[in-house]
Amino acid sequence: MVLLKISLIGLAGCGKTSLYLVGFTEATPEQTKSLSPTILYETRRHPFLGLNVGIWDMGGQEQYRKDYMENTEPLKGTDILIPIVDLHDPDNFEKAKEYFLDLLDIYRKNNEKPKIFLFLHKFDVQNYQKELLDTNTKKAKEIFLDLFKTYDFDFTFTSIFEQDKLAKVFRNLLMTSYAELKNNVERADKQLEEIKAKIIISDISGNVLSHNIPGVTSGLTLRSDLRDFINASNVIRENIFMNDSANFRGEDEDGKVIELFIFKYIISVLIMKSGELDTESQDKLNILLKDMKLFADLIISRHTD
Ligand SMILES: Nc1nc2c(ncn2[C@@H]2O[C@H](COP(=O)(O)OP(=O)(O)O)[C@@H](O)[C@H]2O)c(=O)[nH]1
Ligand SMILES: [Mg+2]
Repeated sequence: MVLLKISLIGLAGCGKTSLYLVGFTEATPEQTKSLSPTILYETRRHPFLGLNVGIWDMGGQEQYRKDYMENTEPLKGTDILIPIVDLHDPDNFEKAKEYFLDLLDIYRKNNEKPKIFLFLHKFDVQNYQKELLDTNTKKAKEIFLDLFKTYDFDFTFTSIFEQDKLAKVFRNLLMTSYAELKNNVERADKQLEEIKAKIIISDISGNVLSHNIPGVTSGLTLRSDLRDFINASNVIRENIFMNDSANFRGEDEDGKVIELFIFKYIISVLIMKSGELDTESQDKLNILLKDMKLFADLIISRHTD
């Protein structure tokens, strides 16, 4: 399986573990309040579209930061480096900058050039004043935006209280290994707005790629009953149909319908509707399904290359 290593770096308390938990798992923002600081580093595995994503959460306390400088092994092989700046902690901007510069130095010495995606994090006013946030944001941009000039660099504002946006940020980051496919997913985002049915596109592990139903996901993770349904259907596909692709349908007596399409054992499209769709929506849905089938084919061919 193709590996993708993402490293989250930043001072203690900047929000690394929270970002992982809220972005990738079912944790709510509230559940992050009682986290204790990460010791040294923690690694997590997360399957996504057939990639084996490794997320490295680098503990940011002073003593561990010194350790990385001496033993650079945990930093090696990073595909995407995510420096995180805590916008609620302006007193430590300079310290964060020094830390990032030290790390860039290590990457230079190791002859590595990861993609860099800066998170200007805690971009929210949870127990924080709007005016302060504005001032800090301006200051952070001045300090951090030209630090990574010589790298493949981009940045965004993040907050664990904007879970849908965060999921999309991570989805787009993970899609960078499929750069040529990113457009397909963004096109799907648009198509979904125009179809009068509830639709969720996810991978077979339940990572949501796109959807048009508020509240159905928590970060990248699909609601568990629907995830179970996809899992079970996928097992049936494999054991009974013994085919790469299959579709499933359920209906109640009021005419509510659920349809599930599995394409190439990797992509699933779940459709929820009451009765038949109007012609226009149905036409658009057919196009979307064709697109997703193609998308699944492309991913599989990438993995077998
Ligand atoms: N307001 C706000 N607080 C956050 C955000 N992300 C994390 N936190 C809080 O920041 C604290 C430290 O987070 P943690 O993930 O443990 O930081 P780490 O040491 O970098 O792993 C926790 O109390 C979180 O609830 C955010 O986006 N906004
Ligand atoms: Mg932590």
